[in-house]
Amino acid sequence: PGYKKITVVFVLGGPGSGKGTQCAKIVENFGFTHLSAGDLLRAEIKSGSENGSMISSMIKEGKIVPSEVTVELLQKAMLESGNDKFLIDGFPRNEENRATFENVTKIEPEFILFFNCPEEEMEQRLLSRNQGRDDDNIETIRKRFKVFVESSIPVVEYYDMKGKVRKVDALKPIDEVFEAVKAVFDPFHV
Ligand code: UP5
Ligand code: MG
Repeated sequence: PGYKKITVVFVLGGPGSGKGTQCAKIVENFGFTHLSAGDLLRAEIKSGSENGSMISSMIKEGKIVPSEVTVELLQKAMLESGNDKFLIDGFPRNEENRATFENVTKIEPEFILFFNCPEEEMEQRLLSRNQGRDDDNIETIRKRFKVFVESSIPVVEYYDMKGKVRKVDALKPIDEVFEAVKAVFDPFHV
């Protein structure tokens, strides 16, 4: 009693599908807090934490960081935000991520927003992003695509079986993608 319900939406899609771009627009319109698991891991590297060098080498290889590290960062960020509505971007990336988050937080996602985009388009976007990310080189990009197909798509399929996936065509221009996203979030208008 007295606990406010926490709303979590997992935002998934391949590397460069536009998760971060669309999350920024959702935040402006629907009052969610945006938590990018990748951004939290990159901040952890910068902070000089004990785990920093391990995280850094995993990101350079496109590998998935151990769940307990990521889940702890997400939990901490959720608590610190003071909000009760979260977009969790780029997580869970494999079955172990999903199970660990559920077991530790006891939170079931409201739905999964999934950005569907062809690899050729994602590759072009990542190669022209120029934000100095260590993983935006063609070698690492190919590894990220492989991990996405082998480990992350099964998570999307798991939630699809539960009727929780809202799939959006991410190949369109940013504003057109957002029109489709808005339709998914309309029940959450504040
Ligand atoms: N762009 C965006 N939308 C566009 C559109 N509709 N049309 C044309 N251009 C568009 O967009 C990418 C680029 O495309 C930008 O230049 C943008 O302007 C343009 P962005 O919104 O950044 O796409 P996003 O899907 O967020 O791409 P990102 O590279 O962040 O996705 P990843 O999933 O690869 O990266 P993330 O940061 O989530 O993870 C990085 C690594 O961290 C992982 O590979 C893994 O090693 C590690 N990680 C974990 O281990 N565990 C986790 O839980 C999370 C990450
Ligand atoms: Mg991103």
